[in-house]
Amino acid sequence: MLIIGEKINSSIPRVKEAIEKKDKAFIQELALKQVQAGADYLDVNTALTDEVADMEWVIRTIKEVTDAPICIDSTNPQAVKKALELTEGKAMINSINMETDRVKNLVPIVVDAGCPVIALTIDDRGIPQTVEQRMEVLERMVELLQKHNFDLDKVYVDPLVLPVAANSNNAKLFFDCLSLVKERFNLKTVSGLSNVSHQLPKRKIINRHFLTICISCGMDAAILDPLDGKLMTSVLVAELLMGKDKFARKYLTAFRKGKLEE
Ligand code: THG
Repeated sequence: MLIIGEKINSSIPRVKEAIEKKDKAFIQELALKQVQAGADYLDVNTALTDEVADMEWVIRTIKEVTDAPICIDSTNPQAVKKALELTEGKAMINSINMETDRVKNLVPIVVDAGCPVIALTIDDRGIPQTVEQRMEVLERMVELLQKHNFDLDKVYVDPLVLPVAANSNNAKLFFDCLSLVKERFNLKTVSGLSNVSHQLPKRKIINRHFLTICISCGMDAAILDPLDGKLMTSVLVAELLMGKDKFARKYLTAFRKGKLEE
């Protein structure tokens, strides 16, 4: 599974502060630690600071210490353009959706860049309540991307999980979406983990088990905290049990390195 390290995000107070103070060492350490822990992409979100200028500063800062690809977590076309320039296309865009404004301003940038992209099942009406409505939004997204000859192998669909505290069916609905995206569209899928446990105690337990079930539904990528050893252990175990770790090689390597956390 593709691991997108979530930690360079301005919604985390300590990270926001580091971005505002231009604390290079802090950002660089966060980048390196995530890469060492197994992140394939580093998510960068500067939405809560001076978004365009700080996207540039953060990416330049990361590039001084690692050439890990960046997951551009922004819906601001200027920030996305700048980030694509700096990463020379070695990036993923997080995200596009079917809102009129995004289709108009962001989809052309994505098509032009031809890089991997996360597609959310949202349109002007918001996040649909049912699985079928989310598939309907996705169908229109696929038609749009096909019209632009976009390589659908580069699309990661995020069907957007909502908190189980708000509706006990929300996680189940999400799992059904993951399975159907594969079955009907044969597209890759991705998710963040934190929304599902919103407003419940001991969120990490819920997030970790949520991730396991997502992997059993064939999820291809996750936006998560790779510095959470128990969570990374769950990734290894779930992939082992799903037949995605031949001869248990990855599991045993992690064991030998002392990385498995019970
Ligand atoms: N889908 C897509 N993009 C997303 C999300 C998604 N981007 C933002 C978010 N959700 C994923 N990113 C984060 C980043 C930080 C935290 C949660 C989600 C966070 N981190 C704390 C920290 O690192 O200090 C706590 C970590 C923890 O307790 O495990 O809260 O769903 N496409």
